[in-house]
This record gives sequence, C-alpha cells and structure tokens, in this order.
Amino acid sequence: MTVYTASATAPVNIATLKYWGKRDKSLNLPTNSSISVTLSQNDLRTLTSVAASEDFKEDKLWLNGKLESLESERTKACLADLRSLRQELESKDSSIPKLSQFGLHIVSENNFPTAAGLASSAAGFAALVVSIAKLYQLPQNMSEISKIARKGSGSACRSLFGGYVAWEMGQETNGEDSKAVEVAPLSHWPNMKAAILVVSDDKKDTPSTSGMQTTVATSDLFQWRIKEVVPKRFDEMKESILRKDFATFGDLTMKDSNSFHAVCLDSTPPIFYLNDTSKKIIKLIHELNKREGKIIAAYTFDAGPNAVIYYEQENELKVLGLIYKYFNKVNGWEKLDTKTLDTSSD
Ligand code: 2P0
Repeated sequence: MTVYTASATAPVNIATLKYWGKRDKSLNLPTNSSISVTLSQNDLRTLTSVAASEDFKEDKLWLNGKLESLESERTKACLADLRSLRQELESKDSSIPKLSQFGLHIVSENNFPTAAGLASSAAGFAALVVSIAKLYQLPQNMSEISKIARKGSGSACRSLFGGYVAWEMGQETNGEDSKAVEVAPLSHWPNMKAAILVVSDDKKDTPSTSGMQTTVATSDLFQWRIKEVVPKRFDEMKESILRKDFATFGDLTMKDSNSFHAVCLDSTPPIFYLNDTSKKIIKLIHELNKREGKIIAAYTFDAGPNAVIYYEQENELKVLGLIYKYFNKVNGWEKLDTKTLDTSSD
C-alpha cells in the first residue's frame, strides 16, 4: 500500500488589533480587519502530520494523542475546500494520484498545554490546512490558503505567515477577499519580544464565537469601534510596525485591547475576560511607562485573563524585573507563570 505523507508546523499568533465580531458566521467573515504578531516556531506551535492512502476508508484525527471527532462543520469546510482544489489538479493531470478520493489520517500536537488559555485553535487550523495543502501539492500562495484556514477559525488565517500579519476583512459576501497578508517578516523587527503571563489556566468564561455574536447583537459601542476606531487604527498600526516605532505600536496595542474588553463589557449580558490580576498588570505597565517617560512595554489580553507583554529586547530587564518584583516574590501578589518568547527568529 502506498501512503502519501506531509507535515507542517504553525505558530500561535497574538492579535495587537483585535478580531471581534463576524458578519458571516459560517464563513468566519469578520466585522473588522485585524493585525497580529506570529510567535517564533520555537515557541508555541502546533505540529501536524497527514497521511493519505487508498486503504484509509475514512478521515481520522488524533489531537495530542487522542482520537477526536471530525464532525465539526469548520473542519469539514476546510477539508472540502482542500479536496476540491486537489480535484482541480487531478482533472488537469491524469498521471497524479487521486489523493482527493483517499481517506486522511491527521495527527496534530501542540507543544503547549491546550487548556492553558492560550490561542490554540489558530495554530491548530493553520497547521492542519498547510499540511494538507502540502500533501496535495497545491500552489503555495499563503494568502489563498489563509482563506481556507479562516473557515476553520478566523484567527487561524493569520498564523499562515510569520511576523507581522494583517487579516483584511474584505467586502465580498463569499469571503474571496477576506484573507491574511504579510505586513513585515519577523526579521524586520528583530529586537521585539513577547512575554506571556499565565494568570489562569481555567477554561475561558465565554467561548469567543458565542461572545462575538452577543457583542454584535447587543453592543452600541461596538458599532463605533468597527466604523470609527478600527479602520483608522489599522492603518496607523501597520505604519508603526513598518517604522519600528515601539511607542506608537505599544500605545495602539494597549488601546485596542482595552477597546475590545470595553465592547465585551458593553454587551448584554456583559462578558468579562479580565480578572483582578489582569487589571494589576495593566496598572503596572502604565506605571512603568510613566516612570520611563515613554512607552517601553505594551500589554494585550485576548478572550481570557492572561497577558501578553510586548517590549524591545533592550528593555527586558526593566519590564520583566518589575513584573517579577510584584508578582513572583514569595509574599507578594499572585504567583505568575512567566514565559518569555522570542519573536526574533525561526
Ligand atoms: C483575535 N480573538 O484577534 C481575537 C481577540 C480573541 C480576542 O480571534 O470563532 O478563535 O474561531 O473565528 O479565531 C479568537 O477567536 O474565533 C480571537 P472563531 P477565534 O485573536
């Protein structure tokens, strides 16, 4: 029996301009464009290996060693798109194997705890789609492939690129122009660092998908955010990245995290992702920046209480020193698990 195989890794990405809200739930079309930083492959990532064979009668997925159901509409949508692109190749060239008709065995592993409250679906769907695209020998146009990953999980489309990535929301109703594009590679800003402060590894309070639906349906502030705030911020943030202007990048990143949590609070019923420790981190970073007379560190929080702090390498001692001082001393505040991540190289 011939078994065809391929593997791919995809790192976690952390949004600095947040995706929150869908205009189409089944296609994962967002109500605003977003920007993120993809971490290095050495840090948090998913590794996925796929095998196809005529003898595999059905698709199977093992996630972190456990056989999982492949019944989710999102996964089915990704597999259907990939198979249809492979079919196009097969119809043009009758000499290539009919992989689109074979069952797929998919093995996926995260190098970080899935339950740690860190974005795992983004890396997971990105690695799934890229590994199958490799197996099927589809054209390696990452923006095109990002449209398939987007259907798995919106934020997954951004993990197809390293470094600084924009997800352009697009205007079409079929999603053909809602894709990820590179703003700059990781190497563009080699001294940029990220630290993840694990405040809690509890399962998140409100899942992102349902939280977004509640916000879209009930928040007045949300309308202001998507029409007035984000479009301007999107251009400003891209420019700050291209200029490597940390003060502006950091200011916009913190403002956007707060804007996202504000629309969560403005939803009915309100959605709370930050806890008291998150709020202490926010205060501490503002205190540090005030003391320095400029922004040298920026926090951002996703749909949970864990913080990601961006800073430049030369300020690492100042930033992490202060965090350790307040959070890691024996009789101090809550003990935090701090992981520093290198965004500078693969
Ligand atoms: C983001 N988040 O931009 C935002 C910030 C959470 C807060 O993308 O429903 O798991 O799969 O499209 O991508 C989390 O949402 O949601 C997310 P789906 P996803 O990173």
